[in-house]
Amino acid sequence: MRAIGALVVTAALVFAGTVFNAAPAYATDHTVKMGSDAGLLQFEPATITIKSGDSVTWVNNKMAPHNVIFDEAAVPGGKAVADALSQDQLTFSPGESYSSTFSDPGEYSYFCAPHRGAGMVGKIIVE
Ligand SMILES: [Cu+2]
Repeated sequence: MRAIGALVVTAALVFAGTVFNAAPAYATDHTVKMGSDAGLLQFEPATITIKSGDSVTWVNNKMAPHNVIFDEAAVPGGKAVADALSQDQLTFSPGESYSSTFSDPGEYSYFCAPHRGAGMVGKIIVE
């Protein structure tokens, strides 16, 4: 009886290990704040590295309005991809958010239209 109990525990551990190892294959959502906690016109973090299939959620934080415009000259796939990823609607209230999902590996540069001149730019690196 004791031997069977040990077998069951072993099987449970092997199963748990399999589930744990498979976890990184699932898509992850990454959060980028629009407007830093310190009240600066920045995306925070300004640069993030993600995996193919992951999404990014931009959350309005401070110094609104903000939006997220991808530069067609600075994304893999050009204008069609930039248009699909861009979130041109301005966010005004804290907590307003939107998400985009990334598939092709490469570097994606974007900016906030109202604050581009102030240096509010960001980059998503998809591995
Ligand atoms: Cu902005």
